Amino acid sequence: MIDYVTIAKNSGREVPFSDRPVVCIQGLGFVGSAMATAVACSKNKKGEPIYNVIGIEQPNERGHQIVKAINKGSLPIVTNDKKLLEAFSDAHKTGNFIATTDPVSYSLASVTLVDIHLDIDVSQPKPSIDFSGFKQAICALGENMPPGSLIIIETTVPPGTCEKIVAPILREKLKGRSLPEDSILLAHSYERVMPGSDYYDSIVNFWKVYSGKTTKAANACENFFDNVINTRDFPLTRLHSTTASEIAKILENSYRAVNIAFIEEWGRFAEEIGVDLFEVIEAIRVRPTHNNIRQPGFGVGGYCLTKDPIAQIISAEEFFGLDAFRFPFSSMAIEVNKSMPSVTLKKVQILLGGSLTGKKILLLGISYRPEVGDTRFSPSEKFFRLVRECGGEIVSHDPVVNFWEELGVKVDQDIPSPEFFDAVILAVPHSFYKHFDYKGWLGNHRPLIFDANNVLSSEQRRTLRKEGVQVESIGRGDGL
Ligand code: SAJ
Repeated sequence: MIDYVTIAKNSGREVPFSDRPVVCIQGLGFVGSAMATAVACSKNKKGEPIYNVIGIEQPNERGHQIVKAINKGSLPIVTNDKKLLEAFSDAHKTGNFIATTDPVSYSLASVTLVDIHLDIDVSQPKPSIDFSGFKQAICALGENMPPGSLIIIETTVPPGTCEKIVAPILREKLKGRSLPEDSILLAHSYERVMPGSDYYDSIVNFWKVYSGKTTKAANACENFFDNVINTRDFPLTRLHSTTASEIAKILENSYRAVNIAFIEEWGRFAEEIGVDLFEVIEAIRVRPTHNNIRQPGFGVGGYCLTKDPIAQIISAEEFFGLDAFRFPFSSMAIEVNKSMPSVTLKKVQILLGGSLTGKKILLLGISYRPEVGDTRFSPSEKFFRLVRECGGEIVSHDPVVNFWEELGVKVDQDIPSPEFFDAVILAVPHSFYKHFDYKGWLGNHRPLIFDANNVLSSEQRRTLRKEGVQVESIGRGDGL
């Protein structure tokens, strides 16, 4: 009979015996690693850990690297969130958070959180999803998890996935084990994890939405999160179906993507007619009913907003046979957001005399958002490739990212001298760039400084102009 200590030992970890209930986390990426840490750090009224946590990754090179890192006591994600780092180190010291690639661990699980990725292929005019990896993962749960245990799907999935894909797989696997349907409980509760300076708080001190396929599943899900999240200050919200909960996630991110895309045309207009749109937006945000108006930027990256807003198109057609629902607003928002890096490119091209051929560009910032080492779908990648296509040379820097996965290149951690550059693009509002001494760094070199993401303060722009530096910005008319 396998147990927690044996699984740890098989993964090279010596941990003390304890008979705490086991929670498995399927997938140890940006979400899964942080969720696993939060679950491992949840305490009972006596201040003792409630769960033993087993993080499970795929048995491939990346999975083995993640498992090794966690069992050696290092978080496999880049973060400067002290709360998350401390929580992880506490869990490692306690010995109630281990990682493995062995799916037999699911046989110990009282609860399994599913935090694996589900990619949407947006490269074709018709978006599509390959569910095979996701289905395989669910099969492993149906084959191994004990009766009475609970699965909580946190992965962002097209509305209807729990009902149309997960539940039928579980039903079939349980039948194969001569167990009745619903003897493994199924719930959905999408993640609202936000990597960055409030990473850990975005889990333990933040609201969560959930639902269960059955009332029993919903109750079990509620009891679990009551142990893990500060639900006294951040109450849970139960919806009537897993499809409603799946819609909530997709709608949240579609709303945000459309909200960002909406502002794009206003950014162009303001630039043309000599207005600083950021001061306009600040004035509008004063109104509580309008304080979430977004601002123009370098582009929309990340794993969420670049794909979530089209997931409902897939489910409308594939799950509900409704091909009339094309969701034009959300689809157009994705296209507008994708086009933003070329707006910066065109502006810089004009400012450098109409052509980038032979020009040298320094790109400051390659992650998709500040203080996060995540380059997935980063606008900087698109910009980098466009500069090269236009015959320019480009060098990149980022204080948080030291290897650019998508391009397979190391990223210099020291900012290069400005000496040979025609333009410097401020692409990501990392705090390092917001507080950087540009005047000292530039010396007597005068490349164009193009602020593509509201990185510089008006004071910094004023100081640089006084030194004879040309500073222009996305969202601001010339010289503003
Ligand atoms: N961006 C703009 N203008 C804006 C805001 C963002 O151009 O006004 C760009 C950013 O530069 C970035 C991209 O959009 O490239 C996405 O930024 P984001 O702040 O929306 O961050 P995400 O993509 O990580 O979104 C996540 C979402 N959280 C989850 O899915 C759990 C989203 O729901 C949150 O609202 C967002 O974090 C957040 O507020 O941090």
